Amino acid sequence: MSSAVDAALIDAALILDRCDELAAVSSSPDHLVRVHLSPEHAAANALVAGWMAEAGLSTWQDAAGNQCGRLEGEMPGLPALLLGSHIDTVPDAGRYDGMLGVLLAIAVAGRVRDAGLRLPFALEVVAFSDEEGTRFGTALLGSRALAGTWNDQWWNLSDAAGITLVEAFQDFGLDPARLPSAFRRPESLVGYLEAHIEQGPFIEDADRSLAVVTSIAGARRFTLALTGHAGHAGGTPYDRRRDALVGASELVVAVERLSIADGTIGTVGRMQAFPGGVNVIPGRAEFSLDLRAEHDADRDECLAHIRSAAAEICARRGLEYTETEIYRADAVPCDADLREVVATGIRSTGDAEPLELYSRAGHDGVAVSAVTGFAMLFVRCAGGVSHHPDESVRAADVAAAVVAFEAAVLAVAERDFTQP
Ligand code: HGY
Ligand code: MN
Ligand code: MN
Repeated sequence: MSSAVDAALIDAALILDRCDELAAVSSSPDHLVRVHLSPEHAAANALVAGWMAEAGLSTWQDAAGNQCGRLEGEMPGLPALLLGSHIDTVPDAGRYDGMLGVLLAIAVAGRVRDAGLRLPFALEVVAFSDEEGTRFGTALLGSRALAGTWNDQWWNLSDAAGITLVEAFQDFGLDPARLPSAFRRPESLVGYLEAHIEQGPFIEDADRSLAVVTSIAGARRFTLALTGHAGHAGGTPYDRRRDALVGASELVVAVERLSIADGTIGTVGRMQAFPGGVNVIPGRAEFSLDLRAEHDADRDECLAHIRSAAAEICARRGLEYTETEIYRADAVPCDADLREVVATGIRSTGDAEPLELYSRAGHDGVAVSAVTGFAMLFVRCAGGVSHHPDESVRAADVAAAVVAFEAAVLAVAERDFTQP
């Protein structure tokens, strides 16, 4: 381990302690879940704001509920290099997905302040909320507000309790009418760098600590529904059944088969049968589809194959198929210059040939890319496990990430900012 990484073990220990502290901020006593505009979101913002202030940043919560912090550069009011990630979670989450990146960003800002460095840009840290989309179904609400790509149709989205997004904003103390003020003009930004756990096994398989991301996969999410006819579980002969759940189950298996065949990534995460009686043949079955690929054309070709399979199953079983798209984020490449500064950062840890890979997971950079270039630093996570409480990282890898992330920021400062 390089001496710089060794020395950063102290920062890594603090970052891991803070991940543990944030993991206790949950709406459930027995697992981690923290959703957009919840009391837990407010509590996490307050914790993060305190840590940002300790690092010397001035702090504010923007009009979308993102927690922000800023360290001025060599003179006040300069465009900002944005560092950050998200602090919302999936249900029964791990404690590093998102949170590690926010805390790494705060640690690097604190090291820049402690070193008395005066950069040719401001350094801002943003803790986005709602990268996951757990509460309202669509994702990236915080980063899309910052990027100015907000869709007013989202205001009518509602959560499982029927609370609309606009009501949740007001309950959280935000004014929906002020949402546009969260937008960051492109000329106010130098770029966006995000550190994040890989959420896959490839860095570990390569026996590395870190990797530089080339692009983020394009993802589309749907609610699919098959409709047949409910009936008596005992009295209805098989040849007269239009069992929506059996049809949906065939389609779920087809999603996996076709995704593997097409080299894409299809997942069904949620499924429900209606009316839901144990002695009633399901007349309707609804399930989610999360479909993603490195290239959008591959993803969309697989979607066409899934739709064909649905048509065949429905014809054979006398069912009807409907689909509602609830989220779409096309694949985005990382900015070439910022990718290079991340690679420079990784090399500064002693890894001479940084591993490159595309992100199978979605990230806020997908949204932020609408206003500025972005790049990502990936950190090894044990077994590639994520979106699970067993998510874990090594302190040595977090220390390496501190050194690499700081070196990446300094490499941005080396660039010639006099160019228009
Ligand atoms: O779903 C994703 O890929 C990300 O973890 N939100
Ligand atoms: Mn996630
Ligand atoms: Mn994440």
